[in-house]
Amino acid sequence: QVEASGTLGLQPGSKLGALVEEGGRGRVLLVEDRAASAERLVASLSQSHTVDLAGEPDDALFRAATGGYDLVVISSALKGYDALRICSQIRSLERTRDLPILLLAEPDDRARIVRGLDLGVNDYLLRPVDRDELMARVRSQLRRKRYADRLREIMQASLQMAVTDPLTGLHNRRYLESHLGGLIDAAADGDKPLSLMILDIDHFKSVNDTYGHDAGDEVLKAFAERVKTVIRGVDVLCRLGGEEFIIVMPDTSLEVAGRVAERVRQSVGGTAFPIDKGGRHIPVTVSIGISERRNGREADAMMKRADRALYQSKALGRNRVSA
Ligand code: GH3
Ligand code: MG
Ligand code: MG
Ligand code: MG
Repeated sequence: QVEASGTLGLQPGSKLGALVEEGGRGRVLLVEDRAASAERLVASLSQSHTVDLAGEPDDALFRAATGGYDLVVISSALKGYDALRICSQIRSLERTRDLPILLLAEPDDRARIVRGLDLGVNDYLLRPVDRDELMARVRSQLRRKRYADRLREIMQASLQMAVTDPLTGLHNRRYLESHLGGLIDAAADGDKPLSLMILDIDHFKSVNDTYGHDAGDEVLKAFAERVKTVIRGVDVLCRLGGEEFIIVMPDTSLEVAGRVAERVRQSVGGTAFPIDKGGRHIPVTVSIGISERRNGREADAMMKRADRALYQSKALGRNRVSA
């Protein structure tokens, strides 16, 4: 097992290395319709793993897709079924694309082994099955899968981090930039309205100047939570940076957006925001600019119009909504 982690180029003792070296029971789906062989295989595999037997190959694909397995072990010589077809179906289904497959092959059927490997079978084993070899090949596939799963998790977590604002936990500007175009396109395709609002906390600099930057941070966090309670689940709330936020509202006309913005403004204005652990609270107001989708793909233009409207709200004395 040390050898295996060496192959993957992992530092000994690293988190990934430890994961790869760890043994652990796997969930194995065995596809074998010959009862005597199935019984022997289940007896061996179940010593170290949890095994389900698909003795009727009809539902092997369905079970592979829904059973949460780590590995499929499949006989190449199923009666009346093309095992390789099942393998290629497993490979082509989204849910099972990365599910490892170990083929139990007949020694005189090299052509099928080659075709299986080309179809995406991960490894094979010649009959008669040697128990130690079976267990070693299963372990090797399970290690590979754990490693791949872990890598995928790490990748997803860093992608998530790249589009998340660490202070508030909201989406950040990068998220908005990669999603606004798509939301506008979807609205245009469905001939639906879409509106957005840009929010900017009033005189926020004086919050920092008066109470300190940490207090300012507390206000930003509580502000984000407050705004969340006023909008719908489909609305996309992002922190653009500083004390500026944006809400993209699918299926929302300018008129409705104006009412939502007014609700947000009043909710913020009516809230006392905590600034420290001592229980001190301060009032805050917010200025808002709204805009609605017009024609085609115009993310930048919509942002500009909302920005201009926000500027107007500021110029007119703050704590108000403009379109
Ligand atoms: P206005 O009503 O015109 O919007 O006035 P303002 O003071 O809110 O606007 P200005 O743009 O002059 O100041 C924004 C302030 O927000 C300045 C900056 O120190 C503060 N700020 C930006 N990001 C953060 C942050 O992450 N935490 C804290 N505490 N303050 C921040
Ligand atoms: Mg600002
Ligand atoms: Mg400003
Ligand atoms: Mg401000």
